[in-house]
Amino acid sequence: MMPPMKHPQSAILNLHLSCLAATLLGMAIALPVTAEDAKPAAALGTTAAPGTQPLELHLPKPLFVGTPKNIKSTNLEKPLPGKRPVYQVPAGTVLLSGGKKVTSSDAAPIIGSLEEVTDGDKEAGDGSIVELAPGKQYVQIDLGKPATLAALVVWHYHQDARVYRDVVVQVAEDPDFIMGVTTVFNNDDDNSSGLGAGKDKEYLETYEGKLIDGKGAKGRYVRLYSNGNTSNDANHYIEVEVYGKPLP
Ligand SMILES: [Ca+2]
Ligand SMILES: [Ca+2]
Repeated sequence: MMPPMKHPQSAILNLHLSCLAATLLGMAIALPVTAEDAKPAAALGTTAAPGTQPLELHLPKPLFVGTPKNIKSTNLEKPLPGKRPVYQVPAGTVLLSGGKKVTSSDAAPIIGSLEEVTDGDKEAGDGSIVELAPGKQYVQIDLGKPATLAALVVWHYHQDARVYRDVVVQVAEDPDFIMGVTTVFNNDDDNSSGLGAGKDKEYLETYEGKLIDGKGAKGRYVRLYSNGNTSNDANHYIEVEVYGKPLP
């Protein structure tokens, strides 16, 4: 695995994308293959292994206005130099979250309404954004019945390049997140949100959304936390997609 990036030079993001291409390619090749990665039918990633299918995503129009500001992060992943590679998920994977009920720690959003989180509109414009109160907040999706999760795609915001803080994604059997809680993503490396210190990286928001491995987690409820962003203290959601297979 790569060592965590703690150098001050890496704290400020410079979008020299072309220079990153070779580096990223090298890192991809150097990554060790673990036993988890090697499981054929359940393997996720970019290899079209038997028992997998490509995750078909409908992406919104790119809309970056102006140049990205310097973004301070000691835990930022390097952006991909081009489009995200096609992601393979277990065969039979479907979108589970479309139109499903959304609740939140902020029941009355400042802008927009909670149903917009699963309404399929992922465009960047102001009319497509839900703004929650500042501080640690979550949205929660009720998938309607238990499922095995293959992937999630999360669009917080993509009018400009920014990073949302303390992104934590959990799956649970019950709406209060007491039973069978699985954390599938956590980039709160200093545990400032109190959900445990996470090992995932912070990332730049783009029109492609953040693709998160569902890791085969089982549950009916999906909860996504954040705690402000690098431009302001607010929390935003444009769309969340949860992909997987309903449990029989
Ligand atoms: Ca939406
Ligand atoms: Ca934190």
